[in-house]
Amino acid sequence: MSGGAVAAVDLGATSGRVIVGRVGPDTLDVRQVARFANTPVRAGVGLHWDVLGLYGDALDGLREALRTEPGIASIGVDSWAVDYALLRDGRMLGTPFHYRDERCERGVAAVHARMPHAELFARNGLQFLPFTTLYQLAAEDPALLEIADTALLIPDLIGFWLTGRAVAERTNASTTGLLHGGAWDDDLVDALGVPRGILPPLVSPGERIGMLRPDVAASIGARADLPVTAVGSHDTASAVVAVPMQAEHAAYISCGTWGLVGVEVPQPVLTEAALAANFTNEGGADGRVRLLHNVMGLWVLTETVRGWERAGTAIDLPALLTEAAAIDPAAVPVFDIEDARFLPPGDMPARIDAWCAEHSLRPPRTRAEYARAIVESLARAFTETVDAASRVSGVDVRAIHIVGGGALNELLCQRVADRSGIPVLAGPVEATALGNLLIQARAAGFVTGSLEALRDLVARTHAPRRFTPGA
Ligand code: LFR
Repeated sequence: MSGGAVAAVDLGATSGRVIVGRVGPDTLDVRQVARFANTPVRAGVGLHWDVLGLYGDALDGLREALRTEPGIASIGVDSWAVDYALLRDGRMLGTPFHYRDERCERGVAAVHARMPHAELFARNGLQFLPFTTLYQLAAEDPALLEIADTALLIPDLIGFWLTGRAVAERTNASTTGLLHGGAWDDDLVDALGVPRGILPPLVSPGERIGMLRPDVAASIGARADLPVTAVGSHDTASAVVAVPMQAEHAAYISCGTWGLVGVEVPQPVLTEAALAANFTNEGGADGRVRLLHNVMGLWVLTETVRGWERAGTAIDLPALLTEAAAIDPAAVPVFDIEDARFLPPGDMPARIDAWCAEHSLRPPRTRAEYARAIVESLARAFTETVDAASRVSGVDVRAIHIVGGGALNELLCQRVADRSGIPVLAGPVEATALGNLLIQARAAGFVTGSLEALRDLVARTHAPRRFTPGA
């Protein structure tokens, strides 16, 4: 068979996985070799990621990947965005904070006192999100910032532990708010008081980060010269690589914990309309721009289910959604799922009830009604955001692609089609891992061509499922 094998480490906000891909001109076979929970820990001064645990799980997964596929030619790592570790002489200073930690609010106030959002947008093109790295850095302990010599985003931290080389991959670096035109914005960095020396050299998807450190290679049974390749290390950038779309006529929704809703454009859109609609211009693979908006995503549903389970009721999600699908949508409230109250972990049904009370709506009464109200509210937010993306970019949207875990939620896919009047094409579920594998495979020479050629391979090997409006 032509082509070859590569391995993806994909860390999501609720779980991580290691996936082996066989990739060639007509082949895109993937096999999950490890899946592990990502459980944030509230300890000491806040909510943290267990990055050492995640790294250990990733190593175990890579060992298993190499045992079953010794010919793996490269490893690539992606994860959620914005969060970082501070290091000095290669040693991590403290444990990275979770973007849902409360400290972000302090940072927002401190940064906006120096520079309002509109001014920041004109430089970095980002939507306002309270956890963008530059706000987190403003809330950072100044003593730590002073002694740190390096700040690494999560995939770059894993890459550093694997190879010993400290870099900042561009797609993810674009979510820090400190990038302009693909380079660190030295003036902004300076204006915000971020020590310039902690920002490592930038690399782009497809570039080699380095070879495995000898001790790491030995510990996972890898050959000594196995490279780690930079991918779209922001998970959403990798997902967009693998959306089987015709970008000039499509919108995408990368739907997992978050729903990232937008279009792909060649240049940042920095207009008043984009600012008013709170759209972001994040960096994509091959220099493309992801013009999108963060919608709350499946988080509200999974956190709701988690709450019921914590209280002692086991929930069968597919069964709950089937029950929810039978409810008349007019019988449940549609609430503003983008309200900031739904961002932190906690009691979601109580927050939905409070929102309904404030807006004189009858709150849901049963678990199925809560599920339906959440799906309807998500579908409305997705539809409105696709509409705004089309308006702001000028892209004539003829298909909405839903990738990620949300592609399995048939009710959600159908309701987005119904509400928008535009066909929904659902899948692949593992778009992020596929995008990660494809960029590595292209760097290794197993496939060639533009993102369009890579997307064509995805469409041929992972045909999406179609949901027709009103069906
Ligand atoms: C999705 C994602 C989003 C980012 C959010 C926080 O997993 O990466 O793109 O805005 O998580 O990092």
